[in-house]
Amino acid sequence: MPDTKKVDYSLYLVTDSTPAILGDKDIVKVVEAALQGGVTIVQYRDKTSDTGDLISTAKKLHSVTQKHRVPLLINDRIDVALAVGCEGVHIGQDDIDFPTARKLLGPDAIIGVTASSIEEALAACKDGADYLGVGTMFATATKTNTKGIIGTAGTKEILGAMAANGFGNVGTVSIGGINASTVQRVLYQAAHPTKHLDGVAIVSAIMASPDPKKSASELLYLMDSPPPFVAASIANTNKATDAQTLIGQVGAVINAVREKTPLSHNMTNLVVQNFSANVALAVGGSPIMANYGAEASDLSKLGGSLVINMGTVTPDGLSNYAQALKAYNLAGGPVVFDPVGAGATAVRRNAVKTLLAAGYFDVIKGNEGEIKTVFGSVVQQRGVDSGASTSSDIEKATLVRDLAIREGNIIVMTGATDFISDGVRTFAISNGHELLGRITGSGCVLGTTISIMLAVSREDKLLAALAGLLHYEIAAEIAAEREDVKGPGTFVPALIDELYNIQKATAGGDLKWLERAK
Ligand code: 3NM
Ligand code: MG
Repeated sequence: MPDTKKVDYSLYLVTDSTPAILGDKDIVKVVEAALQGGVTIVQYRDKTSDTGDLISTAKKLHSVTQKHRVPLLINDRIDVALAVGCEGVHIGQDDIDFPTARKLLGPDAIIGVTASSIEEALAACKDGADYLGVGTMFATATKTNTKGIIGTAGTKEILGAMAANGFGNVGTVSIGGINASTVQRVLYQAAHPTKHLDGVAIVSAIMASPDPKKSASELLYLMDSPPPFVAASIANTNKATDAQTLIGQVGAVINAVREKTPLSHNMTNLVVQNFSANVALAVGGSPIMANYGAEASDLSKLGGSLVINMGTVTPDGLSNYAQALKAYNLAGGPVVFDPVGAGATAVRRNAVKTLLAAGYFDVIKGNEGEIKTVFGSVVQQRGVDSGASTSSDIEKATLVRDLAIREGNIIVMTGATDFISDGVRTFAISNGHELLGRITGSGCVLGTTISIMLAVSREDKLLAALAGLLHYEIAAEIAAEREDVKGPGTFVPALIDELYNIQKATAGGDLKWLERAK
């Protein structure tokens, strides 16, 4: 691409003339307001108007985009672009072929191509596309006949493949369902270590807005700031990297819990409600068991954290989880996802997909079968148990690291040895006791424990997960060794006692229990 084509793709407006989106507003006025709000490039997309009308509207749009020194592209219609003399076109996979478009428009025109897969992306790059519209990010009512919903994970794979094949300089914008509530997460989670998105393409969040200027400037503002759910962690550039130093910081996390008594909002399954609430109290948190999503907006503002545990998922439950997840993401409150039995049924596999698309999870915690399912492998879990492991420790460590990189979060995979990773730091922990496998909800209440640590340790979420794991699993060891513990039945109350004892001992400056960390 010639160096003269310096295009700012950051906030890419795609127009829509349908009544459902444009309403009875004047398209030229809406685009002009959006330009005043800071839109950096405009695509005129109109699938139904007659050619004469297309050209006359495009001419009006071109005069406003020129005034703002912003390029105007036409969707699909080379003839309209030529008639208007605007800066380029955007072509879909079913539109005119790229070489012909280039021949007709010449080397200086900006030509973008829609890509939904690595193959489509690399082919368009080889053809010489100036940028790619990568999508569909999220399901959207604006365009229902899309080729596939690829989400942040699929987008990241495409970006990585472009960089790996020498196309790191080709522009990329993500499209589909991007608005003020999703834009920060899209930019953060879709970014590949070797290539970021250059911008986002937006239809309804601007075209359907009652105030397109304000909506555009809000989007730009959000794009320039880190999402609230990672701001503290990104700002902390001094995280400990070795296990000993991290273990040395665990006591401070547990003490912070004692000082702040953070709220742990649990949306959990029918089996563990009572056990989770007791464990939350024992480790120093303040539990609330609230499964109604409409309550989350208020609860998210109280400085606590949320656990979404889909152990007894229902259609109703799923929409409540999604509502609560969005509320906590907006408020910046941490969220732990426990994908219980993720690989047991098709319903649960789909629930995982729905929730990953709905928002950001600071921590995903599960057993091997669950974490593999979240990663996308087809695992048939027998109920909620993980089943026999087929992976080596190296494979497990690689899995949690890769999933942490993909989601931009913390992954905790429990088992005889637990693996935790933030994508950069990966540790194996072998505390715990066999009796944890003989009682119900032992994994679920670990999620609750981690949520409480997270509420006080946003600057280092991996440390929070480690603190939760060690507090919980060492308490289990101490409980199991007690003489009054004869089996699973007596183990449960002893575990709650020892969780409480560790919390009290730590507050008293006694960190002897931490010497068991391994
Ligand atoms: N193309 P909204 S999705 C025009 O995936 C278009 O190629 C898509 O609209 C693709 O911002 C889409 O309102 C519509 O969700 C995006
Ligand atoms: Mg098209």
